[in-house]
Amino acid sequence: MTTQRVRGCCPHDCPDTCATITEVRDGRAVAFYADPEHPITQGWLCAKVRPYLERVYSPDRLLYPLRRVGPKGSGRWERISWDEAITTIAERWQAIIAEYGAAAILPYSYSGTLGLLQTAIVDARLWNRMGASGLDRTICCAAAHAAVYATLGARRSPDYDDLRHSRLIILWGHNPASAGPHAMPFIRQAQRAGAYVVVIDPRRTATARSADLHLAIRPATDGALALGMMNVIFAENLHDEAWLEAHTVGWRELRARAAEYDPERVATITGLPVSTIIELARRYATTKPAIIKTADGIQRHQNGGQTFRALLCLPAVVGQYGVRGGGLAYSTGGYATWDAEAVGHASECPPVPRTVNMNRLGAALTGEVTDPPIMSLFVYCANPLASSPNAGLIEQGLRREDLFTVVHELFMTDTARYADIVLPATSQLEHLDLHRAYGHRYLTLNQPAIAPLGEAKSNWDVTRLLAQAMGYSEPWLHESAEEAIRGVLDASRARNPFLAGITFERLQQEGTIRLTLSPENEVPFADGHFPTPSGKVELWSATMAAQGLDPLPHYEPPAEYVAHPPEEGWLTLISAAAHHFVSSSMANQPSLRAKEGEPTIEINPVDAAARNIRDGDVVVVSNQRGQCHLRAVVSTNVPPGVVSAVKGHWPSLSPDGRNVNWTTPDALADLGGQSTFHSNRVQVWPSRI
Ligand SMILES: Nc1nc2c(c(=O)[nH]1)N[C@H]1C(S)=C(S)[C@@H](COP(=O)(O)OP(=O)(O)OC[C@H]3O[C@@H](n4cnc5c(=O)[nH]c(N)nc54)[C@H](O)[C@@H]3O)O[C@H]1N2
Ligand SMILES: Nc1nc2c(c(=O)[nH]1)N[C@H]1C(S)=C(S)[C@@H](COP(=O)(O)OP(=O)(O)OC[C@H]3O[C@@H](n4cnc5c(=O)[nH]c(N)nc54)[C@H](O)[C@@H]3O)O[C@H]1N2
Ligand code: SF4
Ligand SMILES: [Mo]
Repeated sequence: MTTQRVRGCCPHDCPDTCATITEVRDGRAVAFYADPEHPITQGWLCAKVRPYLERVYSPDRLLYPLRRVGPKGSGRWERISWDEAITTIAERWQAIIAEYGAAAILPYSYSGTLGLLQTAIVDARLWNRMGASGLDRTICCAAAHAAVYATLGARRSPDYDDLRHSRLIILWGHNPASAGPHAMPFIRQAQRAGAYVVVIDPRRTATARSADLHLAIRPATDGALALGMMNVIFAENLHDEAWLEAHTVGWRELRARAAEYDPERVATITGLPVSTIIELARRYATTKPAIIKTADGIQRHQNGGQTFRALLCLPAVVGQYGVRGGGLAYSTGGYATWDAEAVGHASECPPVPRTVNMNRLGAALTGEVTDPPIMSLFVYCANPLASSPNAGLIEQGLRREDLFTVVHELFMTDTARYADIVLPATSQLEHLDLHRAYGHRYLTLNQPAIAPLGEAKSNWDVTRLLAQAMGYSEPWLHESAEEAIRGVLDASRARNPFLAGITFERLQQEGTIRLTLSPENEVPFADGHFPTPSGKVELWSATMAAQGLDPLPHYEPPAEYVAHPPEEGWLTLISAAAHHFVSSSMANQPSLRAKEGEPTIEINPVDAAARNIRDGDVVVVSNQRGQCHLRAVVSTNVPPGVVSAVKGHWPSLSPDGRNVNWTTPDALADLGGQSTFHSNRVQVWPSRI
């Protein structure tokens, strides 16, 4: 029997976008492994995705459309045909449109897959054509994006292998050992060659354990630390004045702002010793190349935008942008930008009637959004009941008898359980897509390796069926998957030099292709040009001033921290990435659940003793929004005042049917409408169950 090898890539929300190979025999995938030749993947996959065929061939895969027959959430279903499912949806939508207008229909999606077709195109075309409510996709990285665009003008970062050139690496609010593991070998290599690695994270993560220095900063105080470092650097004349003069706007204003953050004040805010702050500043200013590598966790605070702005200013102060091994590594997502019109055809559609912030889903479903209210929710590539904030309120919304909910999924998630119609989705092995990465600068084509399981259909195929049933005849709603991808790639290439020479044919042959980087832009911003309005690094941002925002970075504590002080027993709950899941994806896979263990909360011995909590006790974690039960792990991995419970556990696989998001805030951050998961204060007590 012949074995076919099909090239693809991991679709999950992870910066590494690993290149993969699937071996297929007789129509069945028999092996799945990393492409040994990809320079970043380097022949290995993470613990989550190595057993991927367990996910693809899981007995729990949804294989047929289902219609609810019991009360909402009861889990009673009957199998229906695709024809019936699509007709039912289209009829309900036509009726809703006739009565309320299309704005009453809300698509809800995020990062189940990151493909151009199954995500970007599907997120836009049908909904634009329909005039449905727009979704502000702000759950993950909106504050950082706003900060980056205001400061640098584009999301550009080096590849991981450039870390080998760094002499100082500050991993700031970032846990790559779990959340972007392919950076780790390069960090190790730099460390072996003498680089000094600092981790700034309230938790002692796996990444922190392997660093030369771990600073367990108080949550949400990083903006103050960054400004305190600038204070020392300016005061000791360690800044790069020539670079600041040539390449920045507003460095003197920034210096004046930083003067407010003397090390003593910053020590009081951050909980770090004065000497540590001064030493870190000196080390950062005098060790070159120095890179700050950060990610998304740090911005999930109410002050996340200004915090990120402060981080972005630091490399400018010491003249490290444009230097190989220096600068700031956040995201490479700004290179392979897709042509927005080709993706969404918005100019041919009615204007988006309104946008709903995805972090406010519960509120939106229960009265915050009116005129018209949301009468239908179409969820795909997302599991809001597990992953979105203030989930108790979302559950209340999903229970609404008058809400028509459709969920397109691979598995019966907690969210899908509340649907009126459930549609089965294909896995990455069963559909075509094109992927850019946010951690490196390669494009990868994912070729389908096997036929869809059961009656599963891809997001794009569902879009096409719905478009047809709704009577939308635009050709861009009926293209084949390949035509849709080619169309966007060709239109984008025509405008974007980073895509020069990258064609669909080449992708078919080569699988993965490095973006086209000239010697001047191989190192981000090496040409000295920043695509901001001034062409410089905007330390003082006119764009932000025009929006009524502080044009300089500043520190302000989250309102929830002020309202719920530690003296009254409140603890800060951080809910960061789990090692064995990607958000809630994979968190139903038995082998990975076994490795990750049951849902726990880490608590410092001091806080545990004060509450009479012993290691292994079940505790109630609660606040004004809700509660969940978790098993306590008493550990110095978290400092006093901070507790940690990973995100991603499925509520239905948790002790009381709830997870940590029953407590997390749905308040929005200072920039971009960003989520604020970690600006969360809770009470923790022993439970009687
Ligand atoms: N294994 C795994 N990998 C993942 C994911 C996953 O769920 N599991 N999720 C993916 C997604 S969606 C994303 S966005 C990325 C996120 O990638 P990261 O941002 O690296 O991951 P997080 O765990 O969200 O946050 C990083 C760290 O920030 C710390 N942190 C929280 N608040 C603060 C603070 O105020 N200051 C400082 N200095 N640190 C703070 C947390 O303790 C955590 O260790 O990872 C992706 N990769
Ligand atoms: N407490 C807490 N919660 C958090 C965070 C945090 O830091 N703390 N981080 C947040 C972050 S950074 C993010 S990005 C969000 C992620 O939140 P979501 O985007 O909701 O991600 P998941 O929970 O992984 O759910 C994705 C779902 O998409 C499905 N899926 C996968 N591929 C496909 C497909 O091709 N088609 C369809 N129709 N479905 C598919 C998967 O089976 C999965 O159930 O979570 C957020 N939640
Ligand atoms: S989750 Fe990340 S590290 Fe794991 S296989 Fe996917 S892209 Fe690679
Ligand atoms: Mo994310």
